[in-house]
Amino acid sequence: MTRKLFFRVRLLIQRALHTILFINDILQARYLNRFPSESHKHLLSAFYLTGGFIHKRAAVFLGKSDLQLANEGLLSKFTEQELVDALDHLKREGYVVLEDVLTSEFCSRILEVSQQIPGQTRIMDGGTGTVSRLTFNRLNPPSIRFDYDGSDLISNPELQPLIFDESILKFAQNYLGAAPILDLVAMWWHTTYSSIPDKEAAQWFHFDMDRLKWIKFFFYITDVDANSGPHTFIAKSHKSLGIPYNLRTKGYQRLTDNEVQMYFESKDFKEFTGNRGTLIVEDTRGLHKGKHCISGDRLLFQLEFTTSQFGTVIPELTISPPLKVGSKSKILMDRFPHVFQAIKNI
Ligand SMILES: O=C(O)CCC(=O)C(=O)O
Ligand SMILES: [Fe+2]
Repeated sequence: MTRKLFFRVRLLIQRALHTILFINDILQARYLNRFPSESHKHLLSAFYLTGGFIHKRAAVFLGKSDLQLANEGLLSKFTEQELVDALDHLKREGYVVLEDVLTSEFCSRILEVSQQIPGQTRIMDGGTGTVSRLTFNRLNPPSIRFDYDGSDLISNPELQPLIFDESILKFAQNYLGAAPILDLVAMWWHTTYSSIPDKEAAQWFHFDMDRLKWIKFFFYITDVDANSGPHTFIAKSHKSLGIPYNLRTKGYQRLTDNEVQMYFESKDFKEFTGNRGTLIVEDTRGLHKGKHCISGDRLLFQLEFTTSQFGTVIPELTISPPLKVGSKSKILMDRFPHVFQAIKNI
């Protein structure tokens, strides 16, 4: 046996063992309410080996049964049939694009907020740059990616209507097949600070794999054209075995465009240009990236929902000052404590 073959076989055996431990972790989570710290490692190994069949079933197995949710809020402008079609598209292709979900006025306000509240620069590939907290200057961007803190976002009254929206919860639940849990609130800029796509800024193809199943809502807050960093996705790659073994087995890392082009047809490369207010709902278990900006910039707001605490720890977010008693957001939060279990309203 050659050395290379030996390492391949050893890796396969290790992943098979981790897959067994993964199933054991799922059973512990369900029957003992215990979430072993190694379970994320096992979840990853099992994905590399099996391509995701267990994950999506386990997400429902560990999830809470459906909540009584109404189509009230941002998505109520769509008919029931339009939302059924959108959900079908999402399930089949891994993404769906909904236009004009946010008004221009709303986007303008968020754009202002993004230049008033502090955010953070991000270290780039090769360790260049620093992490510093400052307010964003659009004319002189300080980094290729500029992130806002989840607690700052959820504490902002302008953004709260977007975060506490029943129709979004309902759509997330319909996709996930179990009650949603809000596990990420994010907003960031992509800029022309560097002309080279950056891995740390998610500008190379990758799949996300922090938990069993999740769904992301990407809201464009600025107009996005082919040069200003469109979000990009490989259609159908979210399916079980949707990412071929040779790419999966490279692990939790970034892939070059060439590597990805070897396995997928060009018609499945979807680059989402769109006006501000556009919503892309996407299962980022499929391959995706934010194409780097060639000119202009992009501000994006994101929500993610999952079905259980299994996987990496859900970062706790704090709303401060607390939501006003009687406000729409507070009422929704009180009605659905399960959804907002990682949010503290102090
Ligand atoms: O910025 C983008 O469009 C990609 C972001 C990304 O990879 C993610 O949100 O998982
Ligand atoms: Fe990602």
